[in-house]
Amino acid sequence: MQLGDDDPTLGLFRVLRDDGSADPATDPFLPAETLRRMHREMLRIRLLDERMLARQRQGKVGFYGTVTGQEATPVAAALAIELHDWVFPALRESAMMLVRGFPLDRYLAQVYGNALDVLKGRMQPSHMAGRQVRQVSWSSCMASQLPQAVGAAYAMKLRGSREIAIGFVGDGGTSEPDFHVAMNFAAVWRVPVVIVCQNNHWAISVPSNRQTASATFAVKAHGYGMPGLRVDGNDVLAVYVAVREAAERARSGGGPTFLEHVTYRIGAHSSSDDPTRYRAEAEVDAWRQRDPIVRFERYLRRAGLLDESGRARIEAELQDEIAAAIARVEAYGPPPRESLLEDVYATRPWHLEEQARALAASPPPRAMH
Ligand SMILES: Cc1ncc(C[n+]2csc(CCOP(=O)(O)OP(=O)(O)O)c2C)c(N)n1
Ligand SMILES: [Mg+2]
Repeated sequence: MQLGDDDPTLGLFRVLRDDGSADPATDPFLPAETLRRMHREMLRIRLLDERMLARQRQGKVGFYGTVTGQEATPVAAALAIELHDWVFPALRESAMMLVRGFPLDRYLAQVYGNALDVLKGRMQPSHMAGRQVRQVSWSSCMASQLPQAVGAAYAMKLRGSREIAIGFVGDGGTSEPDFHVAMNFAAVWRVPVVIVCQNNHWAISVPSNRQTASATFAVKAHGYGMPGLRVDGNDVLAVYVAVREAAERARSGGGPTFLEHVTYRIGAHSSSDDPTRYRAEAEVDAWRQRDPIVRFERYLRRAGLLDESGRARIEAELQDEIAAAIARVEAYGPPPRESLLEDVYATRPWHLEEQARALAASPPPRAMH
């Protein structure tokens, strides 16, 4: 990898230039099919987030967090690793599941927590997980997914498997003890893991400059003794190259890598947050100019892979796909009450049998909305 700075943890690794061209020194020269896929997947996440936030406002779902402005990381990271690798996401990487082939209906069912939800509505809404795509649920307890990622990767190493783990954390999450524990263990035991910090500049209302006194987040890699790289997180090709290289290092026995993806949370922290109370609109506008989808579209147009009518067609197809999936998922009601008592004991003990009988004899609950 060609880097502009002597210390890659202090620079900003980019592929896409402002004029829409790609730097030939860092360009991964991906096939047109992969480039189109990257664009489509980013746009799908953007449109899905808009729809689901509206559904939350309409009272149809309890909670939703958008990743608007940060779509490059989930898409490029998902494409840069292998399907047998394990994903331990933070708040904003759930959609990696979709890129890795998890069905949209089943994904949305976890937002609603309804009868189609494989988790039977037991998780906090929108804490998606998919066993078939090896993605664990993101954890509400910030950074707690990182020791899990490192532990899983340690097991992979002991087994001599070709799998690796990738774990994510926010800039705010780096202030948690679990972040430091995970980084230290990963480096000392040289486990096959990639740890990505999505520095989106805010941890709810706390700006990222209140999380660390280090020059960057990436520079922390040095302290633990692992390679680190500061990446333009709004440059989908740069993210792809960075994650790919880190994953290859992990897979070939080279140990962990720490990546800082510099990006920005354009939307609210979640459906429960109002960012106008703590940050200036001008700052958000400045980052809108660096929108990862718009930047990539500039590149695709220049490369002759996208035009106006093609863009409109893709958006229309995605809107149809999303609307149809929402309609199908909303046709399901809540999970059956009896499912409350399932999955804990192989043989149900007497007191739960008693409760199951009482439940069966009680009248059905009133509708919630
Ligand atoms: C251990 C812990 N402390 C506090 C919270 C409350 N909380 C939820 S999200 C959040 C901020 C997360 O910021 P960051 O890690 O930067 O991720 P981002 O939301 O920006 O993607 C906080 C403080 C929590 N979930 N877990
Ligand atoms: Mg953050």
